[in-house]
Amino acid sequence: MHKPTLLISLFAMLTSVSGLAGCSGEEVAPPKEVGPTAEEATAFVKKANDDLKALWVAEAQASWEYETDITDAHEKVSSEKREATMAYLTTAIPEASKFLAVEGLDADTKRQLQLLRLAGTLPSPSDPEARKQLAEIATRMNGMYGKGEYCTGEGDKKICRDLGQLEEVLATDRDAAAQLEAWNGWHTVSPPMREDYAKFVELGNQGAKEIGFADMGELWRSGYDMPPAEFEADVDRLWKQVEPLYKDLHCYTRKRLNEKYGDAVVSKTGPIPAHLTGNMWAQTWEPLYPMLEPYPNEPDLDPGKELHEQNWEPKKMAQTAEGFFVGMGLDPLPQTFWERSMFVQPEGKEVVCHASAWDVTFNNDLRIKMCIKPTYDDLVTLHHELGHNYYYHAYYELPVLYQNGANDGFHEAIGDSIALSMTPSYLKQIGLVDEVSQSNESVVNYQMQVALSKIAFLPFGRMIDQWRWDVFSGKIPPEKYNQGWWDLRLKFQGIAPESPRDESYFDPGAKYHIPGNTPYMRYFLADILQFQFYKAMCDSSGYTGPLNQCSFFGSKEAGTKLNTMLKMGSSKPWPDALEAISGTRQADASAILEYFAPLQAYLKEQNASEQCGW
Ligand code: X8Z
Ligand code: ZN
Repeated sequence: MHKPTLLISLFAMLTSVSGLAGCSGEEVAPPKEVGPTAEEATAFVKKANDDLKALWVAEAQASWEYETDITDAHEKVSSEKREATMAYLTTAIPEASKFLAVEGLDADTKRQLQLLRLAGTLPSPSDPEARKQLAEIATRMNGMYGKGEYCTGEGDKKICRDLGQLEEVLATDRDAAAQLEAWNGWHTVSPPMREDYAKFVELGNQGAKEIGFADMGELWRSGYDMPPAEFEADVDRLWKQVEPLYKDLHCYTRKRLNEKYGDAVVSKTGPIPAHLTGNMWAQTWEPLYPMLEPYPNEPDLDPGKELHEQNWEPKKMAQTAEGFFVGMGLDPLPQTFWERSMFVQPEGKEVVCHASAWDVTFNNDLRIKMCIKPTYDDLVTLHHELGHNYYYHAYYELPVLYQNGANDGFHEAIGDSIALSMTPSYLKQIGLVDEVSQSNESVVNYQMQVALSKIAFLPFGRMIDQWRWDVFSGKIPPEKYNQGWWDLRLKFQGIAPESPRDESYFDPGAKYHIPGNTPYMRYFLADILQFQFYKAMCDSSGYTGPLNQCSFFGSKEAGTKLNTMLKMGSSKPWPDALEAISGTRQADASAILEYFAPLQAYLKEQNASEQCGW
């Protein structure tokens, strides 16, 4: 097992150098405190970068092994590597905090010390037993999710379905009973995580307190170059900007669902049932498109059908996504990407299928791990994942403490901002739609498709970490985990379960990022930021038409703009990075609202006689 190099405390050596004692009875000046110097701080940062690189590489290698082959042996190694990083940070973070008090630090040293304080999303207690337990729980929950399946029947008739198969039912079968069964089935996977999760929160909070944060939520909210309270206010500001558009879409969707399923299944005025949106978490609603299509007589816009019929191979899908980046003048992916990635669900192994992008050695060892199917959704996800890879590629020569997005929302937004350029005209170019019309009706149809992904997602992206922040702060105690979850689902999404879900369930655990401990507000931010990036790249490509029809495919100017920002990594506060690409310093929803203006007008017209809201 990799052993972390322990930091030798410079403070132990440097504190209190006493003055020479006089011998003639005269007053002796009290010993003068001599703290560490700015040079020592810089040396500390350099060493921390080296140490962390070794630890993170070992951790990433072990978790790659584990997530692509879930076995007890891999779980053990993965957990040990995680623990080693935790142990290191337990000592390094307090040291970083002390160095931050030194006067005369240069800007880079100061920023890296600040970033070190925030490194990692799971702070651990310094007690070795507690730390080991926390690492084990974290690793185990990830595996429980990855291995999750729902079985029915007995003996020879036993059939088990994994998440991918259950998702397929929701996406393709519009029969309400079949959808409910798939939804209920997947939600049997998470109750066994409940106890682990409560312990995980307790130990993680203990770790957060030890490094000077009120709880884990405060640590997470501190990663945005502003005080945590200001970040909360900013999130609220953004949510208020987009909430009316979400409500318009909710209202329209509910009406159509009510027409299809009747009052007994979908009320005309209440929340939308959680199992009917075509997605396990009701986070995006694309499968409802045929039911919601505004103008059915316009040319068919279904790239998924073509992908399926032309039987696109996973590699071809990945190459197509790469082609977009290369067309903008960015580098091709390294050969090792094609050799080391996991593109399909392997036979005879359990894996974590949830898509992810990696730089295993923090040195351009780019990979993705995904169970690719020939669907449009997966083609978009491939752009998303490659967005991460291109970020990694742009900054891999920076110190590891800077090998990050300007903030985590930036990282999530890159690939999506590229995928927004997959307009009907672009899809025609790559052979995924036959015929393109520029009519207003067609534009609204296309907007509806995009909205079912981007607008439907907003309240979901907003609520997940509201739940976790409240759990971490104790506002939602363990005995109210499920109630707290559904209260927020109702408040933000206007979604409710088909029947009451008491505390024998643990529905948050049925969403990857909860057992995987991935902070989620990043996706909410990304949903908004990606339109800012997209607009900026459209502008640099010289495009002047309506925002929603812009594709900057092939624009080297847009590529250069993007890469300028990517190369900065997290070396500067995020407003600097935003300015580098867009000329503005504020996260703002006006680009997403501008983009969807035609659809919003259509929705308002359609909802005129409805009683919207829930
Ligand atoms: O988890 C992801 C990516 C990997 S970072 C596939 N996403 C969120 C989700 O699936 O819930 C992308 C959109 C939101
Ligand atoms: Zn992502």
